[in-house]
Formats: sequence, C-alpha cells, structure tokens
Amino acid sequence: MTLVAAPARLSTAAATFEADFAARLHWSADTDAAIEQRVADILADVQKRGDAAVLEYTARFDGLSAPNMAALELTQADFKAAFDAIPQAQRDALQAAAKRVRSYHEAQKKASGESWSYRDEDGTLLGQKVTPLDRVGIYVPGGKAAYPSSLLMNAIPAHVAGVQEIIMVVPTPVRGSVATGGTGEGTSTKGERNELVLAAAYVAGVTRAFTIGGAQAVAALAYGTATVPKVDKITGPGNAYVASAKKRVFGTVGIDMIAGPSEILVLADGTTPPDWVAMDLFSQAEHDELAQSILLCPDAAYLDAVQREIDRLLPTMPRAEIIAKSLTGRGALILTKDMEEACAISNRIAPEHLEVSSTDPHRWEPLLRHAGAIFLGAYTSESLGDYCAGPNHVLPTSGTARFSSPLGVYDFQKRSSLIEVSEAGAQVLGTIAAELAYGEGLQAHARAAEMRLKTPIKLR
Ligand code: HSO
Ligand code: ZN
Repeated sequence: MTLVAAPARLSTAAATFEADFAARLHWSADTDAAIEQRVADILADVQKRGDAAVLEYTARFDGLSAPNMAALELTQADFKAAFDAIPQAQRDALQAAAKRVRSYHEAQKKASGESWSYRDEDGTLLGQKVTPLDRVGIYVPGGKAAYPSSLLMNAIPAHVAGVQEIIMVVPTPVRGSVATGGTGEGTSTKGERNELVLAAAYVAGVTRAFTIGGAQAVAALAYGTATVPKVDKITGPGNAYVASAKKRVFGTVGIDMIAGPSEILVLADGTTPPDWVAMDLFSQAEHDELAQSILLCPDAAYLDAVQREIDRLLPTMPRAEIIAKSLTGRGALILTKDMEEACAISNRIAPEHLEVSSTDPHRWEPLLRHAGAIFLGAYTSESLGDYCAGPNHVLPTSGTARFSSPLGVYDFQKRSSLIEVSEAGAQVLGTIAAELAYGEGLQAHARAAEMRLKTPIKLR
C-alpha cells in the first residue's frame, strides 16, 4: 500500500474558502462519558484508600505489581545510574539543552517573576511578593509519548521558580525486572527511551519519582497518600484519563493546561527550500494523527513544490503512516492573496507553533498577534524549539493562544499583595474607605478605618 499525504489545497480567493477553512480547523476534545465515570471512581477510591488503591490500579492497568508503594519509588541513585548508562552524546545533548532552557527561564524570572514594591509620598508601601509553590507534581506519560524533553520543559521552570520539591510520576516500568502489559500508557519495557527520561530527571533536578500513572497517579498527587506527598500543582501532558483527572482535581490543586494535539503553521514567502518546510510540517504531524500542519503562502508554485517534497520525503519517514493521516485529515496548504492576508489567517487560527519562513520575518512579526511560539526566519526550525532553543515547548493549542501563554516560571509561582499603610496614609485612606463602607452598609469596615483617624469623622 502506498501512503499518501494529501493536505487540503485551499485558496482564499475561492468562494468555498470559509466553509473549507472551518471544516479543516474543527477539533473537539470529545469527552467520553465512560472515561469520565471511570476517572471519577478512581479519584474517589484513591482519596479514600490511598496507597492501597494506587497499588491495585497500577497492577490492573499497568501490569506492575508491587508489595507496597515504596517499591514503586525511584531514587536519586536510579536517576544517576540512568544518566551514567546512556551514551555520552546523549548526556551532552541533555545537559546542553537543559542549560539553554535554564538560561531562558532565568531571564524570564528576572523580567517578570520578581517581587516589587513602591512607597507613596505619605510613606505607605505597596507591592507584590512572589513566592514559589512549595511542591509540584510532574506527570510524564509512558510508552511512546515519554519525552525526556518534556520533562526538562516542566521541571526546569519549576526549579528556576524556586520550587523545593518536584515529584515526578511516570507509568512506564523503568526497572527491567518488572513484567509489563496493560493499558498502552505503560506498556513499553525498559529501554533507552525510559533511561533517557530518568537521565533527564537527573539533569533537571527532580526530587522524588514514582512509577505510577493514569488517573490514579493524578489522584495520589492531588490528595496525597501515605507515601506520595500531596502537591500544590500538577503539570505535564497525558492521555484522556490523565486529562480528565487533571480537570477534576483542579481546585484541590492547580493544573497547567489541557493540551490538545500538536500544531504547526508555516507562513512562507516562498524563499525557503521547500523540503525544509515539508519536513517542518512532518515534524508536528509525526506526533499524532490528529496533529495539524498548515502552510500559508501567496505563491501557488511554491505550494506545489512543497507538495512534491511531501510526496518525495514521506516514504523515507519511519512514522509515515501517522504523518499521512495527520496531513490528509487535518493538514492544509493555503494560497493567500499576499503575506498580509496570510498573517491575518494565522491570527484567526492562533497556532501552537508559528514559523515565519521568510527572508524578512521582522516585517511580518508585528502583524502576528496570536501564537504559542513564533519562530522567525528559515533557519528557525520548530524542532529546535522542541528541544533546545531555550523557550518552553509546552504551549497553548487549539486556538487557546488567543488567551493563554507558554508554560513558564510564572506557572510555578504565586503572588501576594503587600500593603503597609503609614500613619499619614491611614488618614487619607481611612476617610475614603469609611465613606465607601458606609455606602455598602458595612459598619465594622467603616469603623475599623475610622479608629485610625487622628481626627475622627462623625460616626453615622
Ligand atoms: N512539539 C511538542 C513537544 C515535543 N516535540 C517533544 C518533541 N518532543 C509540543 O507541541
Ligand atoms: Zn514536537
């Protein structure tokens, strides 16, 4: 069977454009009622029975039987052993990536993550105190989706923010002796991929880790058990069970976001080698059959050239089947009137990743308002951002870049307002507050303010 990757060819000049465009863009994170119910049951059970419940679900769903939770804990020595076991080139790459990701997030913290305050003329101090979260949980998916790079992207900003305890959960049995089987989340046996996750935990400074996954791991982190410490926030991607569990525990703990399939949108002026662009489209398509890759360009001949490269390169790809399904089902090559119109369409899509593949990217960047990350110029392949450029690769998907931001240091911090009113300040503020408090019918508020006035105003 020959695979075909046939992204839809659309043109903004066509009468059917709006309808075609809407059909392509549609994506719904259908929540399956059966999954929702199972997750609700698991959460309630873990809340009630703690470790015993987690152990039972881990045996049932991940085929990983253990006498107690302590047996499922990975130690710092495990992290170090994994780090020592991987090839030198991988060690170097992990460390180089971690260093760049750390520097970027340190700059982010300096720019917007520090406490600040100022004093009014009357000596009143006003400010904001930034405090890192005490303890966070990082969910690392098992099997094929166990990305060491994602572990770095979650753990490093937490570390830079000043979080003291980073608890990782990963469903894949990472110790070779354990039999595997089960749900698909945790079905891969001990292998390089998993060693690389543990090595990344070493590099990123994970505090504790447990080989548990699914809704039961989210529940353990959210409610705490005798062995798994309760965290303040859970971040990291997972399957439908994990996403549903994260939504349900939100409020008991914080969560980062519920990520949809990966997306890339390439805005091309037709000057980048078409095989580069074809491979960039593949790079997100290979994540998932539901991933979305879109190319916008005002030059029809260039779109043809990229399609030819797609056809030529597809058979060389190990994940050709996923790529073909993603491109054919959700991909599009869109002919626009000009680059301005391409920018406008990109803003409507608000993609997770936006490549501006142009000789003059800074001309277009001011026109681009909605995207998780913007990659400027032909050399800035999106895949560099996935691993090592420095910015976070956990980004808003499915159009949520219209109102949300990349995962960052700020997600691992919270803010408290600081107020210190001077005696002189109390005279001014007391009068204003009392007036408004009486207006709201709240006597105690008004009188608390008035008691601090040197010249009491008449009680009402
Ligand atoms: N592109 C993914 C992240 C990733 N890519 C991890 C490779 N490894 C986020 O959209
Ligand atoms: Zn990726």
